[in-house]
Amino acid sequence: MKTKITIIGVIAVAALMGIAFSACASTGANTGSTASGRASAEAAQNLILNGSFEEGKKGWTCTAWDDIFTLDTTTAYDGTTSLKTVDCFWGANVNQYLAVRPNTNYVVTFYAKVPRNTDQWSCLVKIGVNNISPDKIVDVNPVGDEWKQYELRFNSKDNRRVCLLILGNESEFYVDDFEMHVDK
Ligand SMILES: [Ca+2]
Repeated sequence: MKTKITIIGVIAVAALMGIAFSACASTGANTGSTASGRASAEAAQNLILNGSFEEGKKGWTCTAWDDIFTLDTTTAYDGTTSLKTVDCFWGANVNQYLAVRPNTNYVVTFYAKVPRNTDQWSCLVKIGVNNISPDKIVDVNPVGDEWKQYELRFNSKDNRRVCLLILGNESEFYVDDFEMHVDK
């Protein structure tokens, strides 16, 4: 029985990835910041627009604002606002397109807090490019009241644009302070 549940879980996650990426691919014309400029300036610049949600929804596209995803001011790692997600369904996500230079290493960092988790995963943050790549996914699950930092590294390969996605499960979590930099 446990094996069956695990297999179903894997299928569910795989299905979610596909749906979520499709949603991301079909949305937004946000081309993000320019990928040109000196490497040192690039490394210092946070390539994610409004990564701390202090400017509300600016820069972010969402499939279910005010239903599943809300801006929350009761808790935040940085500033006064974070993104709260409650009982996300398949395909729902918050995303942002980001301009990148091809064949460049990037690092994404963010903070998350999970008051209510699931047996498997509660929050996923991933980079969508052309394929679903498990090594570009951060699985956030430990339940607790503390904000914890997570990190995701990827190479842009031949892409000039990638999509950062925030996905949830039947859980409750907060995320805040997203940053993306060229990875030295
Ligand atoms: Ca914030």
